[in-house]
Amino acid sequence: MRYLITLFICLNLWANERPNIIIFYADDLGPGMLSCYGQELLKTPNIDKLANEGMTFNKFYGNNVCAPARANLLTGLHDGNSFHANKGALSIQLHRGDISKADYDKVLKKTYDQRKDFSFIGQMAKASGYHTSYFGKLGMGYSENHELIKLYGFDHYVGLYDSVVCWSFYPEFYWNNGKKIALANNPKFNKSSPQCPLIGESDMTYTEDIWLKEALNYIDEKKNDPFFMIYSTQLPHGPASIAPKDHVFRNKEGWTEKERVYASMIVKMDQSLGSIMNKLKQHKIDKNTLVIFTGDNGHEPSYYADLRQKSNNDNKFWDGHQRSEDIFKGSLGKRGMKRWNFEGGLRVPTIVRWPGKIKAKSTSDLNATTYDLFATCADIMNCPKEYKTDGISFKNELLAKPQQQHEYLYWQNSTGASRDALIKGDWKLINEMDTKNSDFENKKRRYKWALYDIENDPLETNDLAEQYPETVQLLIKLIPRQLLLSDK
Ligand SMILES: [Ca+2]
Repeated sequence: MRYLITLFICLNLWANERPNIIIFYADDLGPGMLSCYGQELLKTPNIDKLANEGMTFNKFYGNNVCAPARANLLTGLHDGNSFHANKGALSIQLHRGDISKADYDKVLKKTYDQRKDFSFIGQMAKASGYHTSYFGKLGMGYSENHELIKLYGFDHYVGLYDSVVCWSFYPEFYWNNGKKIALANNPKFNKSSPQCPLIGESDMTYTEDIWLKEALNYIDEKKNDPFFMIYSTQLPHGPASIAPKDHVFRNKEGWTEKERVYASMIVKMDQSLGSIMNKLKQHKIDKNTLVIFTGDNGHEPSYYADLRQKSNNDNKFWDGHQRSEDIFKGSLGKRGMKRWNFEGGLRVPTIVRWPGKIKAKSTSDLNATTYDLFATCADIMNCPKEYKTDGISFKNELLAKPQQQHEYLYWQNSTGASRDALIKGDWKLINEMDTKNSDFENKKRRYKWALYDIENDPLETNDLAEQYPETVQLLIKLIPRQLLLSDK
């Protein structure tokens, strides 16, 4: 009896100290799309509830686009130390017979060899004694496969390996632990990318419904085990697309159809989080599950291409997106959106709930970032192994204890919209596009170092580089691996 009591106490202590961890990872979600961050045109009640019960971060940074953000998340490294994506759409080309299996395998083998000596968050969670799972969009790739999933340390995977396939909510197939599952009623892939209707047919399968069902089943199965789950929803990334049953704003007056669909996608994402939270409560494990809601990059509405056409500058690299032209204003009025290294491109919503540990309705102004999640999870899991990381655990911040700060945060940017960016305290250095001196007609872009005081100039309108040349030089020297793109 004594042994049983001791064992029970030990299990209880273990349970209290080492929670399950779920990272709910949104795609292209600006903080301002959530009502808890100020959205007024729609409500996100489930995410708001998470904020009411946990800590909301006001200065959490993702990356400028999807793939490097996922590399930051999975490796715990910033862009100077992680790696660049390989080619996308390979699985579409293979599926259509446009490339051979041998050519496909060659690219994936090369990707595996380039990554095999890195450490990944799934490996870390496994080393900590957790069962590991990943649902939805992987897309660190762009092209990945089952061998890479295993390398990353995930025991269970249901989703899409290839970012380009994720450009549809109605793909021809998805993957379940290495097995290709056909979705016969969904549209066929065209030559280079998937086709995705704005409103699906009722007999088609919308991928979010698969990921959610599978994730809820997984929680049913693993409710008694310590588990680590990344739920990487494709929502609300473009293209704008929704199933008829989920088109909740179909009758909304004064909005375009794409705005109605986009808003419905936000609601759908919010409902997925609600379903996961209800499942945790159903099994009475919500108190022992730490839930992190975050996203990959800054705001970009899924009907972005339409906005671009409406802009007053037709070139692809207009320095626009200022104050958000879209009606939802998901970047909270910050400069830039996805693809830019301005605050609107990098800031993501982040909320962490851990009942009994994190004070309800608390907020944080800590400069934290995606590559901190590796160290934070390792800290909370009490991982027995040490890993090289550029991140800092923000567990102390969650527990309202003195928190170590970053010396600097760093990003590259391979979109051409800008290049390196570095934040040190209130200073932000960006190698941004010099729109005045670029010759867009002849495709000659120029870049310049710009310096912003983001505390006193949060909209990044006042470039202080000429005023503070020594600061610029000091910050340039901190850049771990400068991205060198030829001017073209
Ligand atoms: Ca994204």
